[in-house]
Amino acid sequence: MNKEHVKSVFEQFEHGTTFKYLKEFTSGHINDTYFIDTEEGEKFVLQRVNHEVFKDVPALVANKVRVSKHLAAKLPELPDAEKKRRVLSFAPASTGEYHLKDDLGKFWNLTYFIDDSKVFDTVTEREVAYEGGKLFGDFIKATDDFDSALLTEVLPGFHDMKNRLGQFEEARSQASEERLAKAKSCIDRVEELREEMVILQNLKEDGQIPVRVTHNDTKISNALFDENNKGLCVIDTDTVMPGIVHYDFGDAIRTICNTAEEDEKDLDKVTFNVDYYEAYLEGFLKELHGSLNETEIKNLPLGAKTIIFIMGLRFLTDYLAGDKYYKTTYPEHNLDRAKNQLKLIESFEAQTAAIEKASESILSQIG
Ligand code: GN1
Ligand code: MG
Repeated sequence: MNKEHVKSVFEQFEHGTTFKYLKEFTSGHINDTYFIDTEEGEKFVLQRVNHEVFKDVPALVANKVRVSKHLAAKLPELPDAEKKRRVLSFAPASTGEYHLKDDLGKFWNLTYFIDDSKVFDTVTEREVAYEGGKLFGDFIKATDDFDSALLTEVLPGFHDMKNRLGQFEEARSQASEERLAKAKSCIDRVEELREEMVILQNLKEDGQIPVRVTHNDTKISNALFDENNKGLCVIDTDTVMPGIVHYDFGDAIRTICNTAEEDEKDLDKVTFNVDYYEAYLEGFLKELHGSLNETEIKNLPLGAKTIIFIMGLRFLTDYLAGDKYYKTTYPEHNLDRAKNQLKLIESFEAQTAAIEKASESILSQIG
């Protein structure tokens, strides 16, 4: 997007600073995100929310702001500067609202950038997995007393497996012969796994797994760490919605335990790291153990498998539909992402016994 336009959007927010420089962050799959530096040294993240995907951007921004205020109120003892490193803080637009609709009809919001922090796209140290577990576990714990019904479901059916399988069927019925042929092995895997992959949803619908506030995009790159690799802040709260604990557990495991990035084409590099699984589980349960019921705890491994699957399914569906949803940088990008996630499941399955053993060992230490 035109830099002058982005600058003019920034100037329509209340931050009391003067624009100096901007650059785009290109890692997001849906929205456009810009880093902004100012003459005063304060830094910001300006985000354009894709309103083709998110139909109600004001509600999305309101969700994020509400959850941030709730989290910040949990840290009364921290000085403001430190609080702003642990919880996202938003600057209002000159209208007084936290979202801004520009003259092109596009929607924006502005947060303060958290300086001196690190992001991991893949994990290479056990400690990062453990700290990630603590950070995301704390997010669920700290929102335990927030009524999830107050949040707008900005993407209805986001992690609803039956919905996603329906979208897959639809895309498959419309797909070109060429795409169907290229995706055949992935489609066959979906068929093999689909029955098991709705178990958690059924437990949710039966009321055996409670609905909580969940982040819904807990890939490890949505966690900030400090210089000592201690978890600092959970970012990208666009999809904070009512959900079940397994969504957040699973999405973090999907990225932390993958020895490669989610679009790595060389599938030999894609394996599931059980050691990091154990470390993440330990950190996560240290924060959360007393808050979860037995069914939730017992099904955490299935949560990991289910979320890896749903992501593979969504990438595959988008490939079959002609790459309409996710940003892609080459023709078979979505297919490669789908193959990658399904390979991760294969590696997960091959190590089921070790994963169960790791879970038992952590539970016996914490429980
Ligand atoms: C999308 O745009 P980004 O990277 O924050 C997607 C997530 C997927 C993720 C895969 C709204 O998130 O569900 O897990 O890509 N977000 C939406 O990396 O669909
Ligand atoms: Mg996101």
